[in-house]
Amino acid sequence: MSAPVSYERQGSVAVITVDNPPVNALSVDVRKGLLESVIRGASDAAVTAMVILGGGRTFIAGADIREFGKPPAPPGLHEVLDAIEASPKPVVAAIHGTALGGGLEVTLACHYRVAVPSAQVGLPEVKLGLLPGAGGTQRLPRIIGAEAALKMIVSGDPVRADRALALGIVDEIVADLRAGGVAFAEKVVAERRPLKKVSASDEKLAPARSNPAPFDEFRRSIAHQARGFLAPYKCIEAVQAAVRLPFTEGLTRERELFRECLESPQSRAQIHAFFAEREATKIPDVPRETAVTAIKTAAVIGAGTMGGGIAMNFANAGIPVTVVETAQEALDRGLAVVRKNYAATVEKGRLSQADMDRRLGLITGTLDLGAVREADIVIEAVFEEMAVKKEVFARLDAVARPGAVLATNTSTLDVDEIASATTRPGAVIGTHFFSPANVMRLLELVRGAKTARETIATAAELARRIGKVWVLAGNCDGFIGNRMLHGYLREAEFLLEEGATPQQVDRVIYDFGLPMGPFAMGDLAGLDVGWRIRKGKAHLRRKDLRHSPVADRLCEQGRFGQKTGAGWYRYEKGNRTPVPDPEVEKVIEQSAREQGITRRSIGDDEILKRCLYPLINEGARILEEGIALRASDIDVTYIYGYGFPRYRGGPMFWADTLGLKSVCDDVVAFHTAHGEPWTPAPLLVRLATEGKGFRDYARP
Ligand code: 3H9
Repeated sequence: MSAPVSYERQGSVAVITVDNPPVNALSVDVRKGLLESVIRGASDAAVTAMVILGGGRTFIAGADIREFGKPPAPPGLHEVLDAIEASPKPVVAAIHGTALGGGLEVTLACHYRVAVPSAQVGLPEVKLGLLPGAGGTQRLPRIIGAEAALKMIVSGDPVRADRALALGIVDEIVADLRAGGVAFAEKVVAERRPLKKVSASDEKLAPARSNPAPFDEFRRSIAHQARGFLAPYKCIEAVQAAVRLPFTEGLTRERELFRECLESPQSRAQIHAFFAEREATKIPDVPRETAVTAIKTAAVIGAGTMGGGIAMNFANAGIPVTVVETAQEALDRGLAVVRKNYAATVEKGRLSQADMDRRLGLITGTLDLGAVREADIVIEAVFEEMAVKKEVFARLDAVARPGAVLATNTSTLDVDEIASATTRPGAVIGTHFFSPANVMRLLELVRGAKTARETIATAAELARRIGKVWVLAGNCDGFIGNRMLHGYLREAEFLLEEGATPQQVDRVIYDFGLPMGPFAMGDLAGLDVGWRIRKGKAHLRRKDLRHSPVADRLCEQGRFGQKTGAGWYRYEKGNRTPVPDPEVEKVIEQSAREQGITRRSIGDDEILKRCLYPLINEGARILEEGIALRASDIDVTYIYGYGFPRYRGGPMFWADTLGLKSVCDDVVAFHTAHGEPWTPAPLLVRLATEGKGFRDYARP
């Protein structure tokens, strides 16, 4: 392997190139190479200035995350940055691609920064449960002021080169990376510009020094979004240290806070989530080079809530989409909802009117199924009933062009049976969007027994284009996400009959970090949907197992949730706040009496375990059956599809942090107390007995 950092001279400028694919992360060899190169440039008599740039597609994407948790190998990044800033000759960073985290921190230690127009810079450490730990929280506020720095550091979002120029993060935009960087360095030398050491300039901190109040305001402003997270608050503390303390003391404080974050379970969980998301896209028998169908046009069957949301995904990505309905009224209603959704985004200032018009212009409604003839992908989003779906697929088979992908948005039905209605089951795949489909990031791709590799690769490429995080699931009732949810909801309802209240269960789940508990969630989604599914499957229900009739009885009273003003809670007109309802309590008590259940006071710890351990137990089955390829895929599904707190890493990672022995012991105890539904999954028992975690499991 060639050296990850090269040094060469172009005239009197030393060009130092970091070449450590894929993203030039600051591994120990890169740190060594950078340090040696800067020392060499400083002592090379023929050199008057240095330029640091990235080889390949990007500048430096940050510290090498894979090194975290291993014993630190010298030189540390601080040592490298000290050498850069202390260089007696100007050092210029020339940025392309992304300068992120430690990568941006390298540039902030340089005396000047230039960037090509497409470059982006940012400090995304917070997304990994960390804070910039190599001076970023001390230097950035000294360039752009504390308030702007807080926004960048706490959001972790990158800014584009033009914005970086406006903020003063970069000094000049250059057309050509290397030539522009070298020319800029020569100009600095020719004009005898000073060595701009960011650490030595304090003027930008003056406003925050005279008025520190905005820090508290900022804390309040992120309270909702950052609920439960540690790192955003540590980031604020670090920026506050930049304002309060001299540079070197601020740096020491930053280092302490960085260490606190790094050693927290939260950063381990968030780093797990980072890699899990990337791992999920690797399908062993569908290599990256698998042929894909180019998606130029799409069609969606059904203009309901899901169909409309799915169509918006295409339009947002610039893909023309035809929405097919059976009745004009339903089509008009569906398209009106789409228009309303876009208008609301425009109103919030997150979309321009011109963009809204452009996107709406890409969506065409029709009553003619023949219009799907041109589509490269058709996504069916009709009523969740097998007979209806099969009829649609038989008709699609007759009209869709050869090579088109035929996808179903079913959330529970058998993809193979749907595919059997066609003559081309290889082209059929499940694309399970989550509601609202235009907002939720997760897309569960469901592989049928005959789904072709090209179909999977095409659907995956589409997912990437429309900005979804995707996971591949095998075909079974509920796939990964909804199959696991079944036990969660079952236990939540049983807990009510045993003595808990909807508000207690919801509070426990909310405090754990999910956006909402099961009952508030049910009221939001609408209780009639589950009621309909339960009625459809009533003949399959085992009479020998406990069943809670409470949800059905609420529906029988017309309580469908928020939309009818009452469900598990009641709602004041125009207000979405759930209000506990004695009427619901009566239904629960009645049901408990009928089943001979003596209600008792139930502790929060039991509620948490009874609700969340079914996810783990069922997750273990899903893993062993190969419905999910890896435990981390289940974590991705739950983080992006169900709001499982990212700082806990997903249900399977969380189980590993608890220790599978302890989880398994509780599952066994619940099995003894509550019977068959709690039968411990064989894989859970095996791993627990062997002292292993889900992370150690690889399917044979
Ligand atoms: C930090 O800097 C701390 C400092 O403040 C303090 C230190 C003292 N390390 O995403 P992709 C891998 S914390 C190791 O698919 P893209 C990634 O896993 C860091 N590996 O590509 C994948 O591997 P594989 C702050 C990394 O083009 C491959 O590279 N920086 C790292 O869609 C390609 O990645 C960040 O948080 C890394 N830092 O996106 C930036 N980054 O092929 C994190 C990536 O085996 N990275 N990999 O699956 C990103 O946001 C995106 O990767 C990036 C490229 C935008 C750079």
